[in-house]
Amino acid sequence: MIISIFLFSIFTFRFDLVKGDDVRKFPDYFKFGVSTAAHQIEGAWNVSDKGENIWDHLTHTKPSAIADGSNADVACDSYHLYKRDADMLVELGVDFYRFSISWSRLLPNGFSNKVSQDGLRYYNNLIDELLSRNITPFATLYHWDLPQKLQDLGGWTNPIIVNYFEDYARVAFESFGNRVKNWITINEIPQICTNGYAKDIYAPQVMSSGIGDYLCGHNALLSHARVWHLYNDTFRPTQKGRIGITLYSHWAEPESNSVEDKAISERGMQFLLGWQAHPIFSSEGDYPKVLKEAVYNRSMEQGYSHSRLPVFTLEEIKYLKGASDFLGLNHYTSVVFRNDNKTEWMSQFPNPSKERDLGYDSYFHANWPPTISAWFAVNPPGLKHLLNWIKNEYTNPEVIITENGYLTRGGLIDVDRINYINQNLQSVLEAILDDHCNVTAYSLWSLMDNYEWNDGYRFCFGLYEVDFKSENRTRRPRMSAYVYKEILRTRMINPYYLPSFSDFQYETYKSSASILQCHMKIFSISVIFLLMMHFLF
Ligand code: PNW
Repeated sequence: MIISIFLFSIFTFRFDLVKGDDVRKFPDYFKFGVSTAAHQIEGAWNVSDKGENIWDHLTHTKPSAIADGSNADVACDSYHLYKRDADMLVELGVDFYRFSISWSRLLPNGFSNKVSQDGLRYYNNLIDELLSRNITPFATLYHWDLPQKLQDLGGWTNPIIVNYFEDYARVAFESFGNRVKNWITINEIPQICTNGYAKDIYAPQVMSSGIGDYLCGHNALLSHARVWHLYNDTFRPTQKGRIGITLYSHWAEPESNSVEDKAISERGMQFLLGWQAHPIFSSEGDYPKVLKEAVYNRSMEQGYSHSRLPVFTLEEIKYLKGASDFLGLNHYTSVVFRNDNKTEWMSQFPNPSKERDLGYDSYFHANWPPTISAWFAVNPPGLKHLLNWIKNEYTNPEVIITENGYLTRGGLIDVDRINYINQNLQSVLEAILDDHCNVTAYSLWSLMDNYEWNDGYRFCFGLYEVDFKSENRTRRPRMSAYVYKEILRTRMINPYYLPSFSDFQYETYKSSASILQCHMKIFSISVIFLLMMHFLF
């Protein structure tokens, strides 16, 4: 028995946590945060003079676009409950809070001739509340909630958006820049442009596949650059903050180690991330060559008179290059691309489309645990590969992971989320300590359950559960909240950490049955292991 206990402890001891005498810790400069977005949490959709945005419009005119027919009219009601949100940030011990500003709350018509006093008051209160709790505000200007009045003019497909986005950003810098020193211009070009302007998934559901998505991306990149230059030239000298863009990328895992499969993965990465990152972060600027060639060639085959991918002028190429203080990265999952022209996969995508331009089928590796969502399977090493790809492709820019997280159907015992966080942070730690990737911060999605866009309230991403049926939108910490808190406190990952009984106030939880199940599982696995060892030796 003693031998088996000894062996058990040897087997379970994590050598990878310790290297030499040093515990594998996040460096001192590394910051931790949590993320949310205005439309997903604020509610108060028409309070005071707030203007309608494209998600208000879509959910009110076409509820069938949302899995559960819901909207974000109240959501987490953070408009009223932001002090409770600040309490939670303190409970977790985060360094910063990534939230977004609602364009149509600040500028009800989308234009800067009218600034909402109520919008100003709300964000001033939120920012002051955060600062009074010693939490750094990290503000995103655009997280998908375009004022409907601008969509009426074509939204992100109209090049005039660059001017209006600059006007909005100027008001935000003038109003909040004395206290907000960390800014993100735009969150996730692929989701805005592909889901919103190529498909009927996200608002505004403009189905202009293979044209509208590229045009949207083009104008979004130019808008970002305009606002970066505005901040850099006009506000940075006095406000002394920093500003970047948040991009989304899967990791494109090669199907095998063959040269051919690696080339497929590389081309896939250029279509996924290169499309958004190359114009800003590469030394030569502009879109990746493979993307330009592929879209041009297909466009010609399809009888267009020029490429469906818009062309940057030489002046624009220069203007975009280097126009970001850091690369904000959102990442959730990996994907495998496969050069499979024979199957029917292409028929599921319209012609033209970005998928057909890429020309690869995609799938999730059989070893990656699936999640409850069709777009998401779990492959934590993918994050490390992605960080290394960025390091090598763009000469190691500063990367801030602005989103990463896991979804469940609810419940307070979220062991799968805990594993996801531990394993993804392990991947980040290895990228920093072993590969010298310049990652300086990590922000978990999300502080609490919120309005998950076209999935409504059926998927939960929160460290805190939100009771959307209760009047006061009661928030309660999940088990993962305690685990994240412990990681932040110790600055290391202990995959065996479970919150103590007193931390995790079991008696207050309805789901005590599942806690018991969880403990029983751990207990029974240990007993079986010990017995096996006992009989073997
Ligand atoms: C991000 N995908 O969206 C957004 O920034 C958040 O607002 C959102 O709540 C969160 O991730 C979780 O969904 C994504 O299909 C949506 O790969 C879809 C994908 C990636 C990110």
